[in-house]
Amino acid sequence: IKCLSIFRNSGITLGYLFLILALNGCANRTSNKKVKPNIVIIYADDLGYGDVSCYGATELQTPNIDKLADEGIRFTQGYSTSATCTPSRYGMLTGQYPWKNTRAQVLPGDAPLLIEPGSVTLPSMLKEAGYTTGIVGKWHLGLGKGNVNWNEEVKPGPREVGFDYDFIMAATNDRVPTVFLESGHVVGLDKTDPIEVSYRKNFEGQPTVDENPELLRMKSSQGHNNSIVNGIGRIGFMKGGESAKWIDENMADTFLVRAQKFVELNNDKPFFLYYALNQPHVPRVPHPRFAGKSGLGPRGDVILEADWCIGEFMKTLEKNGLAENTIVIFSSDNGPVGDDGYYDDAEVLMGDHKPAGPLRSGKYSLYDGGTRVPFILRWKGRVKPGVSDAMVCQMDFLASFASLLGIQTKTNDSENILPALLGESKMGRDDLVVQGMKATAYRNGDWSLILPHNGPKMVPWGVKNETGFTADVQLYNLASDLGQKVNVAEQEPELVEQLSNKYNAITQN
Ligand code: NG6
Ligand code: CA
Repeated sequence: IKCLSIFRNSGITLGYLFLILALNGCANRTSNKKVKPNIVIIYADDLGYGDVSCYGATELQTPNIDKLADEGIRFTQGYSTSATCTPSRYGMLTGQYPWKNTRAQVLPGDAPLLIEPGSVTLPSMLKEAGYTTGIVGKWHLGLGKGNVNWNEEVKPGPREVGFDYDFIMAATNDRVPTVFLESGHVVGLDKTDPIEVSYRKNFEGQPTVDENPELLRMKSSQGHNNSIVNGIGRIGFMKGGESAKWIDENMADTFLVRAQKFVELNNDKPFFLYYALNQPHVPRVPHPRFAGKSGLGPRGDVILEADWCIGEFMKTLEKNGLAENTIVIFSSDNGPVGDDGYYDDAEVLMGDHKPAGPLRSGKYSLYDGGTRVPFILRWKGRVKPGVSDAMVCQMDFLASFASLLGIQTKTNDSENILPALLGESKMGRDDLVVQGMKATAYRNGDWSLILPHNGPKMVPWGVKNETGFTADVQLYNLASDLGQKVNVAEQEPELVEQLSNKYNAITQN
């Protein structure tokens, strides 16, 4: 009343005041919309630095990923935290170095939830900022508290760590249970045919790779010798749930449709979608539309399939009028691998294609091929397209997007590198500890330091990737030696010491 009387004194009528308030409200809403762009992370599984044409692939074309790069920023030094799946996803969602949590290893399909319920995560931070949050695709961060009963609601899971909506595969496409879960419930489960899962022993009478090789359409080369589902040997044993089992050929379409639906249902409010593709992880089973299309075998085919999915997903964003107000990030959880457990001729049929591009090694490795991955950010109308050499890591999304949204959040390892992510600065991270198979290595400026490790030179179970383990210190200058071919540790003892001290200060803290 006092306020109104001030206006009366100044000659402003009540009607005029309401008009001002209304306009103000509109302005606020528009500016709200502006500062709260939707955020989508499209995350491939085992896609290498050289697997897409905008990063130099010539033997296969990925026009939809290339379009993202044309319209956004393509990072030449974009990293996952780790050279395997679970740790990288853990790092991206929690903003913490995964090697600080000894449980953050490639998890079996019956592992308990790895992320602490209620902790600060990328989705929980965004949820607090008013976002509707969803995950569609590969989870691989554990579910439940141990001894999960797959026939009831499975929790804690994505909803306990910040996601409003979840449509997921529990672990990987080569691990049981080979079913999807939506909001904690196995999709399409017939209660009279309950699911049982074990990573220790088979269920009586259930076919396994060792006992029933005649049922296989894809032979296992390493492990993958437990239950057979759809003619493919899996890791782990499973019984029941026949009506709920996925069809490998349809997995990509299934995830795409759910991701599109999530966008359509939430097109009028800020949303965060983590769209975690299944490709090109093994078993590589493209939909028949893509089978044989790349000329590079199933690994190439599923990369084409992934690229197509991205194109269709982007059409949905456009149709919903969200092309401009959405940050779309495309990246991968770790580097590439040829034979990762099945005879799918990935290595033979690859021809001249180089999945890691110019980088050394791939999945599981301490060399850059393990963790340096395609990394593109597109924010049409806001971010100027280009190429950036800034060192950026997926772990930094948490602190960077918190900063974008003005949210105060306590993060340990996640760094606010928002200006670099938006292409406004050339300065990303100064340094980064990357993780291979358990062990870690150090990136600082142009340098890559790998301290001596006792361990096999090659991934021991038959994967043809180098681990990065050697008895001597390794130091590489990535500016002049991107392929990490010339070890200059002996010529640069002072630098080795300096960098070792910095590395130890981070890892031994
Ligand atoms: C390995 C599997 C491999 C893959 C990997 C996890 C064997 C012999 N190999 O143990 O096939 O599943 O785990 O990949 O079992 S990741 O991308 O999810 O980290
Ligand atoms: Ca992976």
